[in-house]
Amino acid sequence: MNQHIFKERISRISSDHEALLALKNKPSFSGNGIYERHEYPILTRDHIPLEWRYDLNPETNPFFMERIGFNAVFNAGAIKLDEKYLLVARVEGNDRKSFFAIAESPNGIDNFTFWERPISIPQNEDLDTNVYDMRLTQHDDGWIYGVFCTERKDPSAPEGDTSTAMAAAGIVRTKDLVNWERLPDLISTTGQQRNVVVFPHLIKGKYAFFTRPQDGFIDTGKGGGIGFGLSESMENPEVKEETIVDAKTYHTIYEVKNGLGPAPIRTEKGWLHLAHGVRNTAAGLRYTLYLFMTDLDEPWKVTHKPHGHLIAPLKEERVGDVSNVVFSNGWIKDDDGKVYIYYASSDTRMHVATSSMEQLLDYCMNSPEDELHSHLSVKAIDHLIDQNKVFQNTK
Ligand code: M1P
Repeated sequence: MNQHIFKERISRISSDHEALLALKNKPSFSGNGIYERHEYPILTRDHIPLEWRYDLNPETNPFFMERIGFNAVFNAGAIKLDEKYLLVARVEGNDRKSFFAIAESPNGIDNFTFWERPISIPQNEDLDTNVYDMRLTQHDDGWIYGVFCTERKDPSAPEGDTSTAMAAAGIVRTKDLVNWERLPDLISTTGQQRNVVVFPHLIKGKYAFFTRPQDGFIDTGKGGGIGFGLSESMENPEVKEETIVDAKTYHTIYEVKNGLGPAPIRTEKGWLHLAHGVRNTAAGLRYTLYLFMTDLDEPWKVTHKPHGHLIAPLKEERVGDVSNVVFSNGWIKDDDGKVYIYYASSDTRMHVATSSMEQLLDYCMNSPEDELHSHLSVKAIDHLIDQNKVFQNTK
């Protein structure tokens, strides 16, 4: 009887898994003309290999039961190596622990398949309780750096408080995504750190980091804003001073906090950055993604920033473990200028939106800025209507 259950379940679960991994993705028509979402999520907990979840031995697992359960796959760093599109995903188990695992695709939009094993991140003396949201940077020094959030219990939390955590920037480096070297955590004087990203070039002979100083684990307090700072080395990473590049601002989509997404992309017109902004609503925090550009020689100076969000949670993206969230820490620019924006929805699953360098620069440089007042938003609309008068019969 049990053998029958085992056979039936393993056969059905294996064929569903194979079908999911083989599913072809397709772009959805884009009304905004800036990027195209794709119809299906590209990585979910159902993509996780069966070997990580089930005991495949009918003797010891007659019900073909999951022995290790997974909750979500989201917030993936991204890189293209040897013609493969690779995501370093945040995988969260049913035990709430996150870790990193690499999934590869031949084309960047579908057939993402996890490598045989998750990444074993080497530990420093102060052990990580939880790790997540790795940003990858291909640096001029020949290393690929991965900066992630390492979370530990706050030692100053009052007795009985078993949830207050401390966030810091953990750092690893690799040349092949197989062998990883752990470096010390980034030292900064501005409180806790999440959303830290290594800049790909040295500046004035120093390593440069985008940071996100914050007073608390969730609230940024007096901190907040995307910061920028320099460190003498990567072996002893320390940022003594942080300049705010993009501050959190009243009545914007980043009024509560913001944070840089992936490492910026160099373009002829400046550095292109993708970030997330957080605002408060009666339904809780709302996370959206926005773009901005900084100066080529002084990447801490913003040159262009279109108003509002680029990507906000839409339809089924709006619901998940932490609803009303889109988050991105990975994108890839191909040699032909095509850009793959990898984003997660509601801390649950991964998606891809595709665009091009030309479209993203056009959007950044030719969209109005947020003028911070309703009457000025109306003025921008009036301006466009006036400009369009001569073209009214061209539709
Ligand atoms: O739950 C939404 C996001 O919350 C955090 O982002 P931030 O540091 O900006 O608050 C992170 O935990 C992120 O992983 C998560 O997606």
